[in-house]
Amino acid sequence: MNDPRIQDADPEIASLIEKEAKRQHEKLRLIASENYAPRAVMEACGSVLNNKYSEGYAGRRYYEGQQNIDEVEQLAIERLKSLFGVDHANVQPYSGSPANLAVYFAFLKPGDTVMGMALPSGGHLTHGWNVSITGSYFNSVQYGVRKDDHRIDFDEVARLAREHKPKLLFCGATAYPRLIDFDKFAEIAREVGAILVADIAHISGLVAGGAHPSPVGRAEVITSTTHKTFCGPRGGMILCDEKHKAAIDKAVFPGLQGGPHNGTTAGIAVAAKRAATDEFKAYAKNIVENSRALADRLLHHGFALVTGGTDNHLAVIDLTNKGVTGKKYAKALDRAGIVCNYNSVPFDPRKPFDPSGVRIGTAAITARGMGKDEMVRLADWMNDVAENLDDEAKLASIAAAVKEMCDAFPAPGLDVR
Ligand code: DSN
Repeated sequence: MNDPRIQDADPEIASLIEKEAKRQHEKLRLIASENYAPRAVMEACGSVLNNKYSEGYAGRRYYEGQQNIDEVEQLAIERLKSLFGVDHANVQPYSGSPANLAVYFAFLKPGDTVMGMALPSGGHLTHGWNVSITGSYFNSVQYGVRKDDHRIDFDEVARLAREHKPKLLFCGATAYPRLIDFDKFAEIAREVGAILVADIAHISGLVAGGAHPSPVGRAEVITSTTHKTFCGPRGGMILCDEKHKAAIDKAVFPGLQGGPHNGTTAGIAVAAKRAATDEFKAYAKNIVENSRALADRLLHHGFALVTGGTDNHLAVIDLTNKGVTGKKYAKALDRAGIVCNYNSVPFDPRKPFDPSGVRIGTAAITARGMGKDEMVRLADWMNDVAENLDDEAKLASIAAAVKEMCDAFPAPGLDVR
């Protein structure tokens, strides 16, 4: 059968992929949940492993022909166990939300009580927010941050946990710029008999690289995506103590999913191998140093940052004092070649689709090899954009300067002609 390359089989899609590679090359990627998967990860994901069905687990599959897939999945599992120092790893969740949902299915019945951080405080939808299945099928209690400093309000966490006795207590966030104190969460979970679940989707690369404290030994269950600071494919993983292994595996398959995406599993294995290197440790440290450098320079320009700064890969800018909304600013930044997402700030009086802030992160720009000098230039451009929101010529001139800087720092995994 005729088997043409994509350029011939589907020139429209081929051209869009090419344009996307160019866009990813010539713009500064500040979306805190995005990164550039290295070439080896991309090759694993786009390999023949995509063609295989493998419902079940190694040695216990429902399809034959698993001679290679079992080894791929075992390698991914063993590498993650050794990297994070955990008893068990499940690498089959399709992404972070299914990983979290599998945890609910493993331990709760509909209507049971779960506690998590509220979305407007920086939590994730799947930590029990009301529009998510996790907030409508379960009795969800949400904690937040303090009004004065926007840090997690542990007095509130403890009070709510004592009052509602959740079966699961979620910690971890998507827009929280400070370290997560896993010890404090573990103490509260222990007191009320809850299972502590640490969702480290945003920080798993920092944890693996030693740039953020690890939840291992504190949280009995740890969930994560694999594509953010971890630099792997779009996927998910669940790490847990031996005593929860059977429940977690059963909840993922056959509880929630069918066949795992084997190309993704291989990509996770490749990323886990890379995350164990000294080079990756240096990368994780640089992400945080760049994040601090960027935050410091933004503060210098009078930007207000949620919590006043950052300890991790991200920062949330409250634009109220700049007289612009998050959406308008993010759109102007995009026209200037700087890509981020608009984001609610704690106690935001504005609606989520046009909130008061933007979220920025340094995982992707650090993967390009950028350092402190580039962070200063970036913050200066961000200030220029805030002062010239409707000046298209100015935005275009910043975009040209951004492109020039990007040309000097090629991104991993991109083929740009
Ligand atoms: N919502 C994603 C993020 O950007 O953080 C995570 O699911």
